[in-house]
Amino acid sequence: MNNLYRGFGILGAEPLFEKTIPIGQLYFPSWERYENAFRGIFERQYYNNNGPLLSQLENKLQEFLGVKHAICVSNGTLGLMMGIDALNLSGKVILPSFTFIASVQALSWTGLEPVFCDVDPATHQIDLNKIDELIDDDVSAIMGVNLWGGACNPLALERLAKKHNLELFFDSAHGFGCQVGDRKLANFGCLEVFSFHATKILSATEGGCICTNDDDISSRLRSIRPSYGDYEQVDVLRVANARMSEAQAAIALMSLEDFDANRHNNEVLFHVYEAHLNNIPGIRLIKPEGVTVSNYQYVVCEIDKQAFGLSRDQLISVLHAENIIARRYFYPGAHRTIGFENNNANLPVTDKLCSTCLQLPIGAMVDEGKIEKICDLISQIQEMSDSLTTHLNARGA
Ligand code: T4K
Repeated sequence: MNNLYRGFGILGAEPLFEKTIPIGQLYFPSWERYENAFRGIFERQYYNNNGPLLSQLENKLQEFLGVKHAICVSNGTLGLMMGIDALNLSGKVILPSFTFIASVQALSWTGLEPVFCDVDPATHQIDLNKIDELIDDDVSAIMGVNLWGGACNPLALERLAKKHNLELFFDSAHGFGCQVGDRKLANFGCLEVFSFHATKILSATEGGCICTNDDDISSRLRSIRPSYGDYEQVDVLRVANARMSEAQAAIALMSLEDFDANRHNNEVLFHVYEAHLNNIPGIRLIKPEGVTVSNYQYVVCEIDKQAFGLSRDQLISVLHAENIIARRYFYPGAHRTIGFENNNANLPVTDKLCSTCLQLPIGAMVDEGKIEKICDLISQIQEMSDSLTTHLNARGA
């Protein structure tokens, strides 16, 4: 134990942190920069629909990602729904079972049936060896999900989809700025969708972006979004109001300017966690795999109750009492989505991860000192797990 034991919040001591520390990147530009950006919007009195800031953002994203089309939308979930609709899919779509519920809901909204594929226990990405057995005549596509600032081997998925004549697209909500070889995420499959939620490295407060190198898909997406700007209107089945406002675009532009600095800060912070958590029994930090560049936007750990002494949920209760709002992404698991609970019952790795995975804070809400304190606290919790278990059991936690 590095520091003297100070008592735990859950046992009545003062919390370690006065202010709550949430999970999420939550990088905010300075007030002066906001003021400047918003002054322009107010002067122009143009708030939405293909405004100048949106066009600027889309051009800059295309340049940054090296992709032909970047179509910004009001959030990642709508982006996925629109992307799937634009592909005119039918029947079933294979996707990893360890993902956020939005990946499954997007399929459900577009009338498609999810077929869940279990994930790799080491990387948490879709298990490529288990896809073949799920393919039948009703399967029309594979949705890859690039998790935790890593990648799900998109090159191998491209080969597999081609072999079986299936469409391939990606939920890259976690993957903005990540690179596989010399290719940035945004350029794999027929389209990729990013989330620009405030908890992500690129923030529009809420927002998202669909990227594609296919001109026809891009035209369909712009017609679905819809906007009435200077582009070719094509026939689509449905439209959705998923426009990104000028206010969102202004914030995303500042966030894009800050991307390199924020990514670097995340990387430094991630390595502080790595150095400290490595020595604690029963806790395994997941490193972003399959990428040459990661955005390091998540700190994901697995808790082995036997070795750590507390379960993942018990550890979360203890951390919450210290004002560290650790989360259990993903819980109860996308494969438990109502209506689809019976699609593939045998998903042992996902089931295990849903009860052992824990997210710790990284991004603007922490610095090296706070992370050292968090790791030191977790080490103390592990060392005192026996007495904490007695207390938690008495509380029924
Ligand atoms: N695919 C995948 C694989 C995803 O993970 C996601 C979303 C999507 C698709 C869909 O993308 P979006 O439609 O969201 O663009 C969060 C995020 O809302 C969500 O973006 C993310 N993934 C998911 C894994 O986590 P919540 O409900 O946990 O977030 P929320 O709003 O509770 O925020 C987290 C913490 O941050 C809370 O303690 C509150 C705090 N917070 C949040 C915001 C926005 C702040 O302190 N300030 C803030 O401004 O879902």
